[in-house]
Amino acid sequence: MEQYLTLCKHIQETGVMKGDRTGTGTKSVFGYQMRFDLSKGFPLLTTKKTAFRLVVSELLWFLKGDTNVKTLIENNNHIWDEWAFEKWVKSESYQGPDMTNFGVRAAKDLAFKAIVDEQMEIFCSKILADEQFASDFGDLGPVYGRQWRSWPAKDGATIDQLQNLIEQIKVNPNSRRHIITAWNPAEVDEMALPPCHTFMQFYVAEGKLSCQLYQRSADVFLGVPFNIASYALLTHLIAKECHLEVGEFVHTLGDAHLYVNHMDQVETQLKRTPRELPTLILSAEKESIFDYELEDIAIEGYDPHPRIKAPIAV
Ligand code: THF
Repeated sequence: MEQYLTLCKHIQETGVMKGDRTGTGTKSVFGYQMRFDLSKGFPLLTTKKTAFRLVVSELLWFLKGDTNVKTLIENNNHIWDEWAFEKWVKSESYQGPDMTNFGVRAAKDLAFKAIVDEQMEIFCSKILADEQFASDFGDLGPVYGRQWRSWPAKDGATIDQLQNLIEQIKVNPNSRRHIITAWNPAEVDEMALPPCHTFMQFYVAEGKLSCQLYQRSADVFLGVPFNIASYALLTHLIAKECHLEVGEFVHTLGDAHLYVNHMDQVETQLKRTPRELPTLILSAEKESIFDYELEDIAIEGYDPHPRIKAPIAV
């Protein structure tokens, strides 16, 4: 995982200051690539504790074609709350204190952050308790799960890109068309957040399955450790179903940025020495990638440095 630290240093040293959609400010580079040999251990960051259970519940949510945060919240996964919350506070149904630009304001003002946290808690309880509310405000629009499993095609048909991909890997491993795209130009405007990990390609050679991801926008401190683990896990799951070994995960980044309010955290992390990578353990009974539940996926031998907290940009 030295490669991840090298990326952080590269952005610190050569990145340019750039404004962004969230109003937070970033230091950014354009175009970068990392390669992880998945046979040498599972690439979960060791220089900061990274919540693997959140990676797993998010990936299972994508795999099931789900786009509603209700399922995530039921699993105590709150990484997508802000984007559903934003929809609610902009709607007629919301009656609480003014939440305009809540993300940027909360990052600068602790008293306001407490108010946001309180409203966020109310939001999550309503999602869990009220089906109508969950269906009105929990849905993020046609995001990853929808595009991966039921991309809208002509005449009301849908395309299950993931199912097709797995079939093709099995019957035609040499194909150069093992592709899934989450970037659907016709639907980007309806998504709470257009996909950051936009396009993936798989590759089979010498009995090993590799995956390359093109990520258009990469929040290097908070998001990228999750993204690496998530795609490494997806590669393992597909490899297992297709009776292949794992090869490499190639991570290609577009706008790779460090938010200006993550710089101290990055410094802390750069002082730490990476440790041995953990091992992924998959339940032997599960064959199809679509049958996994949380308890079927675990890691062993994970001994990271402590967590480093940082605010998420919304
Ligand atoms: N938006 C931004 N600004 N960055 C992202 O990385 C990002 N994502 C997803 C959607 N929008 C994004 C959400 N992924 C965390 C991690 C991944 C996320 C969102 C949030 C996060 O806060 N992680 C904390 C732990 C959280 C917890 O324990 O509950 C951490 O310390 O790692 C990129 O796909």
